[in-house]
Formats: sequence, C-alpha cells, structure tokens
Amino acid sequence: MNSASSNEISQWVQEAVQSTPVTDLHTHLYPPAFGGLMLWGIDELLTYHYLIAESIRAARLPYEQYWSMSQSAQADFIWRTLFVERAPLSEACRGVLTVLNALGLDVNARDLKGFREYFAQQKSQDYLDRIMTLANVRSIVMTNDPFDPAERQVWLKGVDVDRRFRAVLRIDPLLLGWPNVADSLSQMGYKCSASLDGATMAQVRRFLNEWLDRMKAIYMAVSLTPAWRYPDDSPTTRVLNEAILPIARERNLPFAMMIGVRRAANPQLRMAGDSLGHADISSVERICAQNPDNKFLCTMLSRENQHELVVAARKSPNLMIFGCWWFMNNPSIIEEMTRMRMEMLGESFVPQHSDARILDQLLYKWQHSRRIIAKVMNDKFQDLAAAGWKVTREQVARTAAAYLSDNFERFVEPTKR
Ligand code: RAT
Ligand code: ZN
Repeated sequence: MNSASSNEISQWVQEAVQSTPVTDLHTHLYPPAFGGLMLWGIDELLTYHYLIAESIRAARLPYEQYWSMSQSAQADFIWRTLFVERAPLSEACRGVLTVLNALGLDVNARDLKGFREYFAQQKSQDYLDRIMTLANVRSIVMTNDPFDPAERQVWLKGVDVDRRFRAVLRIDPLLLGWPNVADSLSQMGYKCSASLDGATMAQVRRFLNEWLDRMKAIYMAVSLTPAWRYPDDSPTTRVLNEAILPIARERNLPFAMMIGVRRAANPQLRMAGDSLGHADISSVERICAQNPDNKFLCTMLSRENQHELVVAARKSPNLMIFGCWWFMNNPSIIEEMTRMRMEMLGESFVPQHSDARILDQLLYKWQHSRRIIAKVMNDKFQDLAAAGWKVTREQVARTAAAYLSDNFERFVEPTKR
C-alpha cells in the first residue's frame, strides 16, 4: 500500500467531516409537536440572546426600551444596529448570515421584509426536514425541563415525539433550588418538605423515575455555577448522592454537568444576562472517582477550565467531555480546544454540540464547527503521515464518525460504558 499524499489526506478529511451525519447532543430545539416551544425564522434568529446583549451594548439602548418593544420591533432594532449601522463581525452575527445564505437568500439585499416573507411561507414539518438535511444532522438531543409549566403540560398531555429527537431530563432546580423547590415539587404531586428528610428524598427519586420514563430521557443534565463543590454538606451533594447518581446507575444513564455559569450577572438583560467563572476541576475529578459506576458528560464554560478538563478526562474513564459551550463557541476558541483535546485524548471526546435554540441555527453552528474540526483533523493526520504512518480513507472516516456521532452514541448506549 502506497502512502497517501498530503492532498489525498486533506480531501478525505473534508469529505468525511462534511458527509458524516451529526448527533447533536445538547440543543434547546423541539419538534413541531411541541407547538410554540419550537422556534425558527428570522425574528427568532435576530432576537437570539447572544445578539440581544451585543445590540443593547452597541447602541447603548436603555434596557426598558428594548423589553417594551414587540419581538419584530426588537428584531428590526438588532438588524439595524448590528447589520446595517455596523459590520456584523461577531460569530453570532455571522451565524445569521450563514443561515440566510445556506437557505439561498440574498444577504446583500439586506431586506428584512423579504426575509420575513420567505419564512412566513414555510411549513414547520417540511422546514424541519429541510434544515436537518441541509445541516446534515441526523439526531437532535433536546433539553427538557419538567419545571417549565408550558413544557410540562405538553408531556403530561402526551406527545408523539419525532424519532429524530431524543429527550434529556434537565433538573437544575432539583439540585440548586432548595429549600424553595420543595413547594414546586409538592404542587406537582410529590409531597416534599424543605428539610430534605428521608421521605422527601424518596419523593425526589419518584419524581426522577417518573419523568425519565415519561420522557424516555437518554441522560439527566444540570448546569452548575463556578462555586459548585463535590462533595460538600449542601443539599446539592445530598440530592446527587441519594437520588440522581443511584438512579443514573440503575438505569445506566449518563449525568451531564455543564459547569461555570453565573446566572443573572446583569439581570436587566434577562436571559442574555448570564456570565461565567472559573470552576473547580477537583470537584469534577472527585465526582468521577467516587462514583466509578456512573457515566458523566461534562462541558465547562470558562476558557481557563479547558486544559484542566482535558486532563481530568485522561484520569477518568467514566468522563466524556463534550462541546465548546456558549461563550466558548467561537472559532478561535473552538480551534484551540479541539486541538488540545485531540492532542491529549486522541479520538475519545465529543468535539461539539450546537446549543441551538432556533432550528435554523443548526445550519451555521454545524457549518462553522465542521470547518474547524476538519482543519484540526487534517493537521493531525498530516502529522501522522509525516511520522511514516500510512493514513487510510477508512481510518479518517471512522475518526470523523467517532467525533460527530459514535462517541456519544456509544456512551449513552444502555448496555456499555
Ligand atoms: O447556550 C445557551 O443558549 C445558554 O443560554 C444556556 O441555555 C446553556 O446552554 C444551558 O443549557 O444552560
Ligand atoms: Zn444549553
């Protein structure tokens, strides 16, 4: 067998990364059966919370003025501020242009009214099929919150979930909301006391088991602040040790920790007001080491945590690190993180998830990330060739599949760790 040329290798990498369908392991997307929870179209794209923060800052608009506008007036304001009066240089702005372009719309027409007419003609089911095909996304993993009244109603009524979508039980209040969450749980029929006594813990477990069954959830997830420590004497550690981790073990489900968010750093910005902080990696290492029969997914929000998270993964076979989350989801940082992860973990990590909230965003999040993943993969395979290793097309395809889908699918698979 002859060694592949450098051109062949880069062609194989491009082809493999572009043609491999993605399993998107963390999104905020819903299928049409969830009604108003499914978001798509130009006004949603423009009022994405990343762009709310950018535009209010750029225009120095008083917060109340922004929040008093209708959604289409907000979208007009963001379009004018970030796309007309300034160059749309940020990653979130570029994303809107990539979406419009991928749909075949003329971004240079700068015609918001025309874009609105285009989206108004789409039907949600056909549009979903089209976006998933164009983005080459095979499977979408949702974020499902039983504490959200609108979402809870959908599940309680019974919903036929599109098979391409899978559910995740998201339980932030259950871990972080004590003592107040006792009231919410009681109202939902799980009689809990604020003191987290034995009977309450049994109700918490019943809540988890019933909602996991109802949703057919493939993992449980939480987002944690930089101040999270494990173990400690907080209710968070107790609920983890006495409810979440034992149930995850029994059902062989991963528990996903998204660590580093400081909610409402600027409350005036509402959902655009969250910030971040450097979190404690030794807590991640301890939860993995002390619970070796649990599977953990983890992503962290601050750039300063990324190197130590890769090291933690090397020490913890039951830890799968994933994605370049939120403030990390920018090309320069995605490239740095992907390189670092490949250099220390080889094939055993999940490079990206979209975190899309608006269906159309799949088009840009995956187009932009695929390009970087391919770039880094190509460099690494070229380095192997330079070391005398015979790189093959099959090997390249297998690596792309591992990164874009198989590593996650194997990790959530019920029978294997
Ligand atoms: O990335 C985001 O859109 C954030 O608003 C959060 O939803 C975050 O991803 C989370 O899941 O908490
Ligand atoms: Zn998210």
